[in-house]
Amino acid sequence: MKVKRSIRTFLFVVSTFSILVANVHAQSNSKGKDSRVVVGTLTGIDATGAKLDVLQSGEYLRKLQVNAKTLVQFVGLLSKGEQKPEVGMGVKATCEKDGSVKSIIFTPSVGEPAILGEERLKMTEQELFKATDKDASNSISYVEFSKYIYHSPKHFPDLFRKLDKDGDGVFDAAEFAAAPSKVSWWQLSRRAPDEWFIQADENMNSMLDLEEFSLICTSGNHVENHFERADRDKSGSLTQRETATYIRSVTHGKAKSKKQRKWDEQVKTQSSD
Ligand SMILES: [Ca+2]
Ligand SMILES: [Ca+2]
Ligand SMILES: [Ca+2]
Repeated sequence: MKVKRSIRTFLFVVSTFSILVANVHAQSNSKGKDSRVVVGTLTGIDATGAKLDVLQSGEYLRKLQVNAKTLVQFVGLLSKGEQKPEVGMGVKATCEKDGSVKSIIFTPSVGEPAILGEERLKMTEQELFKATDKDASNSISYVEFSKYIYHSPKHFPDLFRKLDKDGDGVFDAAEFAAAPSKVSWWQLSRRAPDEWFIQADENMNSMLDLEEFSLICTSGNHVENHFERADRDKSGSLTQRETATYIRSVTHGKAKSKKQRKWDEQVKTQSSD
């Protein structure tokens, strides 16, 4: 008994430690006033176009310098000829400690996210395309996709760049077809939570371990974090119920951080017309 308990304590310590490591890692990447990845909004640009002020996650004002070696890309912007940085644009940059920029992506100003109603979970891909194409242009712009399907100033610039094969700044129907499957709420809404559970439970012991869970949770190096969060009773495995609660939190956007909830509330009040 004693041995068992100490093993359990050891496992607990190890898993607590790995959560901490994961958090520290996430922090240093794009959060904090000294992070090397800067995600935010362009709030100022000098006459030479080399000095940029970027408001990072609405919190820190970052002073960045672009130089001749900087890789500059414009993603999701229409007019190919005269692309230039403008105040209000989204920015994702990787920079050195001194603020000199290695690479930077400028994206259109998205504004507040305004996720489609719960009916989005039952839509076909074609219906989602139609519901998102608010200006009926028969294409999905960067702004339309970010606003209604996937709001991620950090991850979406790279995803959009990859999926916009012809680089014209919008998704046509064929390009769009590959996009929803990259979005976790969409992917998980394609099946009932219990079906997901049964499919993932490979050894059929009515529990999901971390490896089995990774079939459901595809967020790369964050899988462990998600697993820990989903494992409400901290038993080290997920019951069918815990799994269903987790899936619902992704598809319905529940169980968010305080900050995210506050944000959602603001969005709701602003778009209640
Ligand atoms: Ca459109
Ligand atoms: Ca395109
Ligand atoms: Ca299992």
